[in-house]
Amino acid sequence: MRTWVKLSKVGWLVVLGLIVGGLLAAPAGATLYQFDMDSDQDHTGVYYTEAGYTSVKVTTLVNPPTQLYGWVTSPAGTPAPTGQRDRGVITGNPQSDLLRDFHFDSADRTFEMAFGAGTYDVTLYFRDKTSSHDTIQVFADGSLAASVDSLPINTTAIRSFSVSNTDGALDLRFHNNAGTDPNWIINGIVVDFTPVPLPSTMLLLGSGLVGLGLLRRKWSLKR
Ligand SMILES: [Ca+2]
Ligand SMILES: [Ca+2]
Ligand SMILES: [Ca+2]
Repeated sequence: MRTWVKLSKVGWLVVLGLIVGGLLAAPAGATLYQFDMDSDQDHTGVYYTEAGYTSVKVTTLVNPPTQLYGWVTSPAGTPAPTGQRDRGVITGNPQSDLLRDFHFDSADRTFEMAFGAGTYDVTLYFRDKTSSHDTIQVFADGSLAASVDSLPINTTAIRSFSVSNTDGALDLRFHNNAGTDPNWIINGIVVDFTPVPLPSTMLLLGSGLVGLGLLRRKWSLKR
């Protein structure tokens, strides 16, 4: 009878472990990040940041673990990107503050988001009120993820894609692939990030195995 009671305690421990492990292993909610590439082209210190968005300047540089998003300075010391423009209010457009300003360069530049390993659902916004662009390419962790072959004056292009990242940091490299205009541009980046629940899954498996081990040991002692 006493042995049965001891077994029962261990059994409850196993149940508790499975419940806690299960709760931790439940998929964590996605986190939405919204970045507005802002411009201080006229050097007045005034930025027009879209409501609900985080302002990104050309001087916003990624530096984990303290700064989890921003432009990558590569090669070392290179300001990235070198170009910024604010074209002014886009009348009647509900996202005027997002689309009026953008970063650009003719050389490749990389925007990094170090939110951890997981799924990055990315949406990119492209618009230039006063000039046309073409042949813009975006590489996500080295693979071509989006293209804007033609961007007529004052029109919006939106590109969405999903990336499964394992090294903890998603790199978006912006590239101009020839064409008539020599520059790529980017006005805004929206990311819905869902972390991989791997550690919690391992915890669940581990707690279950430990529980089974204890059960087996008690069973052996009983016999
Ligand atoms: Ca803006
Ligand atoms: Ca081009
Ligand atoms: Ca912008």
